[in-house]
Amino acid sequence: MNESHSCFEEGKLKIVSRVQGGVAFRNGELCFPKNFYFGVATASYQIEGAWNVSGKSESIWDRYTHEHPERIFDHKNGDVAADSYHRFREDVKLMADLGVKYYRFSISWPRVLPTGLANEINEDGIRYYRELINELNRNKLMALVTMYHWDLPQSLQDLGGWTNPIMADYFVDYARVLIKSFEDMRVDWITFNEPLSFCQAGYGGMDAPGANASGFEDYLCGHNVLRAHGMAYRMYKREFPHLNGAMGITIDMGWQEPATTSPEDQEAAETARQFYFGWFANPIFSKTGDYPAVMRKRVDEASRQQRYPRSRLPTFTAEEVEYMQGSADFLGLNHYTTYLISPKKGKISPQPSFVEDAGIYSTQKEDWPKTNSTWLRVVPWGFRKALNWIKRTYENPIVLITENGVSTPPGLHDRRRTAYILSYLRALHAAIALDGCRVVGYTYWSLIDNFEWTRGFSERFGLYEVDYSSPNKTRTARESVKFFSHIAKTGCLPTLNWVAQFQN
Ligand code: PNW
Repeated sequence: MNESHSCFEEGKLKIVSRVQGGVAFRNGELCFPKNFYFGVATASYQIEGAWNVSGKSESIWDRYTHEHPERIFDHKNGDVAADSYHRFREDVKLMADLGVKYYRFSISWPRVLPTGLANEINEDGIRYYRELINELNRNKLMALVTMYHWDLPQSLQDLGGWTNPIMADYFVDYARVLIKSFEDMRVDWITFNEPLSFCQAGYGGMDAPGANASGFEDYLCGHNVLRAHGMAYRMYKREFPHLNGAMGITIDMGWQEPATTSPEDQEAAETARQFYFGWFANPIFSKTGDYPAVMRKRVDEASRQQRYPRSRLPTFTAEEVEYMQGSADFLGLNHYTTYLISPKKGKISPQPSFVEDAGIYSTQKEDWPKTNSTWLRVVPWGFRKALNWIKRTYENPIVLITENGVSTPPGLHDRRRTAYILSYLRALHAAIALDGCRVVGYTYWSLIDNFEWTRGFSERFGLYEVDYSSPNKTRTARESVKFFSHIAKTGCLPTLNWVAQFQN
């Protein structure tokens, strides 16, 4: 496999492909292609703190954690978190030490637009992110910026949030403010982080805003987020062609493996992939510009049986199909774990729900290694399968791994993180070198410990530990830092001998 694809060039994520030397062994180590880059990720609500500082308004996560501490595992919130709003220079230093090439962070919408709308720009919000990007660029790090990582202004939720179609226009206004504010800087963009998570868990379940209206609000959310993404992408290309930057979307995919080799299980697994991933990927990355056919069919049919006069899954106009189709320069992929899928037996339930519509039953195998997160078991081969499925299903798009990582118990000895990263990167290497998947970068989640949504601070994904009880929110390198920085600096996966050296 000679071909390789780089997306980062001259400090920007440039989506180009060209032939070059290729992946290889160097000194017994497996190496990634020359222009394959490593980065780390965080998100605003999870690390910034400063929840009501200098003009920032309330987000849905502020409201939710304040009003319902009982719904958060440790009853905590992100009011202060790792205080990265005040400590971002320290964080940039950690990244420079790590030797990564880029930082994926997100912008807090209510910090930039306190009313949620573009009538009033909070200058301190813009100043903060400009200083952060400057600090990154000074340290030769690139900025990969997520516009929306779940902290919606509460004022917009009061209008119905993502269930309201007007949100697509408001999002475009917000996106334009961001792009203009950093026009003179090196930035590449991700519109949304994991629409599946915030639509299904936030509007269909009990993450903020906790609408818990599955089968309705999750679909409305998805519909408007897809429209918002497509519109923002077209606006970016139309109004800012001179910037020549890249814009994509991050979609999460756990690998869905058939529970057995039976045709029923295989069909159910494919249906699950279409519902959980195709829901957002198909309108953007397939030629149809529309929801997956199996999703259309199943939700329409269930809606009919439940005697609704119309499908609970909305329909796109021809114009919407046109602007969504192909509206991304890369596919951002978050991948953590794998599930076993079989069909859910029995009649369609009278109570609408996304999982009922998909008609699947999902488990994990007991002997897959556990981690500190109940949902996350270590199954590296699922990563390779997911990448190959994406390659097959969407004609080998350019993929950027925007999150992959694992939680460990508190403390600095995190052999399990090292083992997880090594096994997943080997799977990724095989997907690139042996299978020809066009993956251009890998982002570890996360740089530092952070507020893990409804799991509070109980799950730690950081390469660096945060001591929340210390006044300075002290960051300390875990053992895996040495390991990951070797990879980031050399582009190669160390041999087991090398790993053993510092783990004893
Ligand atoms: C992602 N699951 O969320 C988010 O993008 C991050 O904000 C989060 O901190 C990170 O993964 C670690 O959890 C997910 O249950 C949350 O499968 C849960 C799942 C997947 C992704």
